Amino acid sequence: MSTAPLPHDPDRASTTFRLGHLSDTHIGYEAYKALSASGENQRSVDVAKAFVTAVSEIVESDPPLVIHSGDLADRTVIPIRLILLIRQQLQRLAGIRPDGTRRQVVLLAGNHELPRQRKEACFLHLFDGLPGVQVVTRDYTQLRFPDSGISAGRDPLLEDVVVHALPHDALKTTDFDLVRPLPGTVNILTAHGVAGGSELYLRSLGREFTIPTEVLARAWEYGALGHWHKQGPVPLMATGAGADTEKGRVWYAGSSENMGFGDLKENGTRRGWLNVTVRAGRDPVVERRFVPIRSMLRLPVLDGKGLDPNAITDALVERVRAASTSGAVVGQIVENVPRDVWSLVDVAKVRSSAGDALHYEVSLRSRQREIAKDGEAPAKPLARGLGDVEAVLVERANELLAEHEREGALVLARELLALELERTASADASVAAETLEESTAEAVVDGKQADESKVVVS
Ligand SMILES: [Mn+2]
Repeated sequence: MSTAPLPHDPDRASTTFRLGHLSDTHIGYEAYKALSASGENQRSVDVAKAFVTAVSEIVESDPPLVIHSGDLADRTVIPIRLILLIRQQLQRLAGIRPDGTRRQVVLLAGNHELPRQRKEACFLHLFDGLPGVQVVTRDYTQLRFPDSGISAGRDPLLEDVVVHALPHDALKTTDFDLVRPLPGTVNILTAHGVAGGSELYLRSLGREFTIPTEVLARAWEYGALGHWHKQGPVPLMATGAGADTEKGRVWYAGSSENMGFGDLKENGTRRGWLNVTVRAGRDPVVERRFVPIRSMLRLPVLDGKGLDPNAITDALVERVRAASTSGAVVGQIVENVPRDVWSLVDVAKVRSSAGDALHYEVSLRSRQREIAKDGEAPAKPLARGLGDVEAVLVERANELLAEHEREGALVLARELLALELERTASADASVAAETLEESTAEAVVDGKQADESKVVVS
C-alpha cells in the first residue's frame, strides 16, 4: 500500500510549524494497593505525574499547536481533583507563548472517556470555552484556526491548517469518503482507534472499528493517532523500504505511562510524546520524546518443573535479588508447578525479599493451554487465531480470485467475520476491546487480578 503523494504547492512551501502530539494519558487509572503519602493510589499519582511532565516539556518546547489524541482520562467519570488537575494542565498547554500568541490545543475523545449511553455527555466538554482549547467527542469534525496572526492571538502559521478529528465513536458512523485533505491547506488527521492494516488491526480483527487503511494513506501532512500504547509510526505507512522505523506520516504517540503489565510488551520502558515538525507538502519530521516513569518489570519466567517448594522459594528470591526492584512494579510468572507444591512455597519470604518494590506479584501459569513465553508477541491464543484467519483469507483469495476481485472479496470476508464475531461476543463491543488479550489460563496467587489478562490496547 503506497501513500498518496502530498500536493506540492509552491505558495506555501515554506509553511513549517511544530506540533506536540500526546495521547492515552489515562488520568484516573489506579492499580495495586500502594498509596502515596497523601493517601492516593500511587499508580494514579504516577500516571498524573507523567502527564504533567509531558505537559511541562511541551510548554517548554513551545509548539503553536498541541493534539491529545484521546483517552485523556481512564474512565468516563473521574474524581473532581483529577478533573481540576486536567483543567490546570490544559490551561498551561493553551497558555500565552513567548511571542504573545496562544498555543492551540485539540482534545479528541477516546473510548475510555466516552460514555456508553448516548444521553450522557463526555466530561471533556467541561473544558469547552477554555481559551485555545477545542474539544471533539462525537462526529468527524474539521477544525480550523481562523483569524490567526499575532493580532488575533494565534500563530500565523496555523492560518492554513486544518485538523480533521475522528473521535473513537465516530469510527462507527463516519462516511470515510468525506474524510479527505482539503486542497490548498495543511492537513492533519487525528483519530482514536485501530489503524487498518497494522499489527494491532490483525490482533483485534472484528472486535474494533478501524480507521481504514486507504483513509490513513490519503495526503495528510501528519496523522496523530491514539489508542495503541506503543509509540511509533503505523508500520504500513512507513515510507521507503520499511527498514527505517522512524519514518511515516501517521504515528501513535503511545501512552505516557504503563497501564498494566500488558503495556510492557509494547516497549513499556519508554513512554512520552512526539515533537512533530509539520511541513506543507512534505513528510513530517518526528522526534520521540520520553518522560521519566516508574520502573515496571517482569522478572524472568521460572520453570518450576521438578522443583520442590524450597527450591522454588529460593529461585524466586534469587530472581528478585538479581533485579533492580527498588520502587518498581514487579511481576513474576511461574510455570509448571502443581497446586499442591505451590501451596507450600514460602510466598511471604519471597515478598519480603522484594520489600523495596512498590508492588510485587507472582502469577502461576498453567500449561493446559499452549502459551508462548513473554516477549514472543503476539502470542495469545485469541490473537493467533484471528491472525491465522486473516492469513488464510488472503492466501485463499490469492489462489482463487483474479487480482481485481481480491480486495473487494477480502473486505466482504472481513466484514462477515466481524459480524459473526460481534454476534457471538457476549459482552458489548467496548468490553470486548478491553479483553483483547483474552484469558491466559493463569491463576493469580497474589489475590489480585492478573495484569496479564488486562488491557493492552486501550
Ligand atoms: Mn483507547
